Formats: sequence, C-alpha cells, structure tokens
Amino acid sequence: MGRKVIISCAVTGSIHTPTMSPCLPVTADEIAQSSIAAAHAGAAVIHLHARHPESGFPSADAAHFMAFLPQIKAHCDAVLNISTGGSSVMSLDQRLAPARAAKTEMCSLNMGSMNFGIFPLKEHYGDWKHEWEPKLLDASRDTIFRNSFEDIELILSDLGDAHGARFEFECYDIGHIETLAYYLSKGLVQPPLYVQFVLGVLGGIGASPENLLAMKNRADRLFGDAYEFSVLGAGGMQMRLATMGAVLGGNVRVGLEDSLTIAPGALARSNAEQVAKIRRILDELGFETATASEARDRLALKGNDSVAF
Ligand code: KMH
Ligand code: ZN
Repeated sequence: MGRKVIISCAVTGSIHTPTMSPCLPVTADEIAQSSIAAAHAGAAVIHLHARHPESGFPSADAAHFMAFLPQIKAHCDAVLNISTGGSSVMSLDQRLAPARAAKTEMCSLNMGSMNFGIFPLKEHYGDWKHEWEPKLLDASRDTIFRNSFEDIELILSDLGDAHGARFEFECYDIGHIETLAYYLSKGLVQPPLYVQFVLGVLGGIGASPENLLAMKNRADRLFGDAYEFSVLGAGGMQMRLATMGAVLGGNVRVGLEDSLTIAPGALARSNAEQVAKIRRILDELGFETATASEARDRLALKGNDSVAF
C-alpha cells in the first residue's frame, strides 16, 4: 500500500479556547507533555503554537515557545513545526518571531489571505472562563487573515533561505494551490513540497470528500511527483478526511488545534488519543506509519541539530 503515512499532530493552535475543552494544552508544560505523548503515540511531526500560560490567549512571544521547545526535543525525535500563522489578530512580524528565534526545521506557510471565521463556535458555549474568549471569536467576523504575496515571499526568504526551514504549505482552497504553483515556477520553493490540504475552515473550502478530491486532482496536475500532500479536516470531519487522504496516497494531520473531538459529540481526552485513533485506522487499512527520521528524509529537512533550542 505504497508509502508510509506521516502523521502530524497540531497540539493547541489558536482557534479553540480553554472553555471549549479542559484537555486543550495551555501552559508550556501542558504543551510539552501533550506533544511528547503525541510523538510517542506515532506523530512524526508536531505543529506548535503557544499561549499565555495564565489566560490561554494565543501568543507569538518567542519566550513562550522556548519554554517548551527544548523539553519536547529532549524527550522525542519528532519534527517540530512552528506556526507562522499565529492568530489572525497578530501582525506578520509577531507571527514570525518564534520561528525566527527557534530556527526551526519546519514551519507553516499560509498560501493566501482569507476570511478565517471562528465566530460560529461561540454559539455552542456560554459560561466563559476568560472574557477574551467570546471577544476573539466575535473579532473573526471582521478580521482578515493576511497572507499577501509579499508576506509569503518574506517568509520564504526570512525563514527558508536564511534558516533552512522547510514548509508545511497550508492550502485552504484551490487558489492557494495555484499560488504555490506560481512560486514553484519562479524557483522560490523547492521540491519536495509538503502541501497541507486544509478543509473545513469557514472562509476556506468546505470539509467534504469531493472537495478533497478536487484539491488533490489540481495539485497532481500542477506538481506531479514534486509534492506530497497531507489532509487536515477541521472539526467533525477530521478523522474521515484524514482516512480518505491516506487512501488517496497522502499523509494525515490530527490534533486539538483542528478538532476537539475523538468521535461525534465526544471530547478527545488528549492529542495522543487522536494520534492513536488515526494510527489504529491506518494499521487496520494496511498502512505503515512513518517515523520522524523517515519524514525528515522524505521532506528533505535539515535535522534538529541545527535548530536554536
Ligand atoms: N489552523 C489550521 C487550520 C498555521 O498555524 O500557520 C492551519 C494552521 C495554520 O495550522
Ligand atoms: Zn497552526
């Protein structure tokens, strides 16, 4: 059944807020422990955001990342992939600070500006732990997640050329795949490209099997064997689209950043529980799971002895 499947786990993100799940990692120690457990459960790549330890508000403070990066690196071999997306309410400079400081092997790169609607989540909760939570959700009605061509080119040069970071290219729609093809044609990105098909964010393509197939068909036509894809289904479609992605020859992304549940209506107790579930599904379907070193080889990563933590 072809290539081993690379499992990525996005452990906390900036979409979900502490009230939505008591299992969402917030402090540096919670993020570290959850990442290590997810790696031990089979995740080859850990995608990382940080939060203010007391309030849980999304943070791009490099110090908040440095509070957990060394601990994770000391206890597992996973590829540590730092977000440059941060949160839609951050400036680009703020968003890039952690990856610049950490000189990480891998970081995300969002392939286009878009509306990023998390306000629909608000209607499901009431008794908020922190007053910032409903405000941040409401703010997404009128906030543009900015990723201009200039922003993309700055990230490519500042983190790619300067530090040897390679990218998880976040594509939320077909147009984002076309933008990546433009940069490939200009020689500003180098194969093998790692393309994350992101489905189910309000403002991006919907989380459906036919949309996943459309994204894959377009990417196949544009990139041929110069790319590998992974599938991120936000919310309730996470496991189903990840499973379809593996069957289509791709890799998978799970984690509480993207979905808080382990099954319809049931909160996941941990990131590791989601990793274990997708791994079980992959095993049952006859897929092997890639190790971190296999992922490094396939994605041409620089290795974690040249990171700054
Ligand atoms: N929040 C996910 C839908 C990033 O951090 O740069 C995509 C993501 C983007 O993880
Ligand atoms: Zn992220």
